[in-house]
Amino acid sequence: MSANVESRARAETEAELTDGFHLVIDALKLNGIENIYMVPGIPITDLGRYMQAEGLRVLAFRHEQHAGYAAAIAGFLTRKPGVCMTVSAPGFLNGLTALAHATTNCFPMILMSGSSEREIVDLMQGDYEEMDQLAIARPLCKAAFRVLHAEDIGIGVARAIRAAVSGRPGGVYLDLPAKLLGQAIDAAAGEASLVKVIDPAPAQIPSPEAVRRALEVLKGASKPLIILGKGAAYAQADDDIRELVERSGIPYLPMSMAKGLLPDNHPQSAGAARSLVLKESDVVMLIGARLNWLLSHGKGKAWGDQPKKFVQIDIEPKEMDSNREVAAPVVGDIGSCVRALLDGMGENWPSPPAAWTAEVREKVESNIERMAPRLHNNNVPMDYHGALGVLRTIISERPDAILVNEGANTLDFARSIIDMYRPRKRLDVGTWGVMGIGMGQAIAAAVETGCPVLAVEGDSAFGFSGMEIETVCRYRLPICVVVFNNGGIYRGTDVNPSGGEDVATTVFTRGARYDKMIEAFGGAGYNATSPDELRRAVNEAMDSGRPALVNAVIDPASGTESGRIGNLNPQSVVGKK
Ligand code: OXT
Ligand code: ADP
Ligand code: MG
Repeated sequence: MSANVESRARAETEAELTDGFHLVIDALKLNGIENIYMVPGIPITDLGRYMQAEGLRVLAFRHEQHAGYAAAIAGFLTRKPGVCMTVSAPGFLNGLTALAHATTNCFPMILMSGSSEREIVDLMQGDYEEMDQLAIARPLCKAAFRVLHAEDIGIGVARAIRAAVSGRPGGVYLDLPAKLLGQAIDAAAGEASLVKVIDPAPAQIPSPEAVRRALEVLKGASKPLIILGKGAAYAQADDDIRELVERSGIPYLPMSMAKGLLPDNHPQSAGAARSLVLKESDVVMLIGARLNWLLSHGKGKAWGDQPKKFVQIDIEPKEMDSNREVAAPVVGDIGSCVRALLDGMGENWPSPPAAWTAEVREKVESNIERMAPRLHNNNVPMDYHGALGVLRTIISERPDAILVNEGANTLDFARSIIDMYRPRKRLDVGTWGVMGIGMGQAIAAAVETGCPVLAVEGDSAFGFSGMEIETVCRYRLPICVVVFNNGGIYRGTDVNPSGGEDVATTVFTRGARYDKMIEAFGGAGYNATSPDELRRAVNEAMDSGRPALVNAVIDPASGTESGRIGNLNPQSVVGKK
C-alpha cells in the first residue's frame, strides 16, 4: 500500500471509531471542564497526552495529593468540579486525602483514577497496582462510580459532575479501569452517548414559611449577629449577601475563608470583636457556616450565658440542629435564600438597637487600635506581627491577589492581621486544619483565576508540599511564597526532653534557607531578615509576576504551641516533656 492510501485508510478508521481515551476527554470538554490536575503513569499516561493534544490544560504535579488539593480549591473558586487524575493504587491513595478534604469542606471535586483489571482485582490475583479502589473511595466521598464500557463514559462523567456540584457540593470518585480506555466503539455512537449536564446545580428555593419564620426571629432580636461561612463565599451571591448585611444593619463575623466577602474594613464587620459577639449576641444567623469545632459547636464558654436563637441558611437539611436547636432553618441555596430574605425584608427593615451596634463597633476599634503598633515594629529577628504587618499592607495595595495561608501561628496570626477586600481571595486549611494545601491551592488559584498569588506558609506547613515549587516554576505561575521560617512546628526552641542527641520533635534544621529551593528550578529566591527586607522582596516578586520564594526569618521563640488552638491538645496526667 502506498503511503497515501495507508494514511487515508487510517483516517477513515479514525473517523469511524473512537475509544475510551477520547470519550473521557470529549465528555469533560462537553461539560466545560478546562483544567486537569494530575500525575502521569500507568494506565493514564496517554490519557494525559491526549488531553493536552485536545486542548485541555493538563497540569502535571510531583505528588497526587497536591494535584488533588488543587482540584478541590478549583472547585471552590469556580463552582465547577475540579478534576484530579491519578494512576492506580498508590497514586489513587495519594489523591484520596484531597478527595476526603474536598468532601469535608463541601468543595466540588472529581478524583478520576485509572485502575487495574476487574477480573484480576476481584479474584485478588495480584495485578499491577491491584486495589479495589471503588470500595476504598466510597466512604470518603459523596458518590463513587465505575465505568466498565466505553458507551457508558458519557453517563459516568455526567453523574460524577452532577453529584459533585448539586446540593451540598463534595468529592466524587470516578474509577476508570485500564481496559476501558482502550475500548473502541463507533465514533457516531460514541458521540451520541455523551451527556451534557443541564443545570448541574439547580436552584433550591426555600419555602416561604421558612423565610417568614427567619425574618420573625431576626426582627425579635436585640443583639443580632450574622456569621458568614465559606459556603457563602462559594455561592457567588456576593452582591445580595452584601445587600442583606447592609440593609439589615446587623454586625457580621466572617469565617476564615469568608473574609473579603464584604471588605474586612466594612463598618459592620465584627471580625475584631469575635469573642464579644459570640458571647453577647441573642440571635445568630449562620449563612453557609456549620456550627462545628471552628464555632465551638455553638456552646460552652465561647458562647457565654446569653440565651440564643439560631437562624441557619444551608443547602443541606441534615445540617440543621447538628449541635444546637435551630429556631429558624432555611433550607435552600444561599443565592435563593438571601434573595427571598431581601424580598421579605422590604426597604424599611428596622436597624438593630444602636446600643448593640455601638458596643460591637467600640470593641472592634479598641482591638484594632491595640494591635496597630505591633504591626509596625521593625524587630530583627522578625516576630509574626512585624512580618505580617508588612504583608497586610501589601494585600491592601494588591486586593486582587489571592492569599493562600497555612501553618499554626502563621495561619492564626495572618487570619486576624491580614484584611481581605474581595470575595474568595483567602484560601486556607479549611475544616480539617490540614497542612499541605499550600502549593496545590496556590497553583490552582493562579491557573483558574489568572490572579497573582501570595502564599504565606509556616515552615512546617510548606514542607508538606514544598516539592511542588518545581511545578510552580515549570508553569511560570505568578506565585510568591513566603515561608515563615521560625525553625520548627509552632516554635523552633524546644529541646529534647531526654537530653539525647536528636533535636526535639518540633524542631527543624536551624538556619535553613528555603529560598535556595526555588533557585534550583529557576525561580527567584530571597532571604528576608527584617520587615523592610520582606517588604522589598515581596513587592519585587509580585511586580515581576514570576515564581518567587521568600525565606522570612522569624524569631524561633515568637510562636505559641498550636497557634490559637492549643486548648485542643490533650493533657497527660503522668507524662514529662
Ligand atoms: O475577640 P478576641 O479578643 O477573642 O480576639 C480575636 C479577634 O477578635 C481578634 N481580631 C482582631 N484584632 C484586631 N484587628 C483585627 N483585624 C482582628 N481580627 C480579629 O483576634 C482574635 C483572634 O481572632 P480569630 O482568629 O478570628 O479568632 P480565634 O479565636 O482564633 O478563632 C477560633 C478559630 C477556631 C475559628 C480559629 O482559631 C481558627 O480558624 N483556627 C484554625 C486553626 C487551624 O486549623 N490550625 C491548623 C492546624 S494546627 C495543627 O494541627 C498543626 N499540625 C499538625 C498537622 C496538621 N494540621 N495536618 C497534617 C496533615 N499533619 C499534621 C502541624 C504539623 S499546625 C502544624 C505545623 C505548624 O508549624 P508551622 O511551621 O507550619 O507554623 P508555625 O506555627 O508558624 O511555626
Ligand atoms: P466555615 O468553615 O467557613 O464555617 P463550613 O464549611 O463549615 O464553613 O460550612 C459551609 C456550609 O455551606 C456547609 O454546611 C454547606 O452545606 C453550605 N453550602 C455550601 N454551598 C452552599 C450553597 N450554594 N447554598 C447553601 N449552602 C451551601
Ligand atoms: Mg514554623
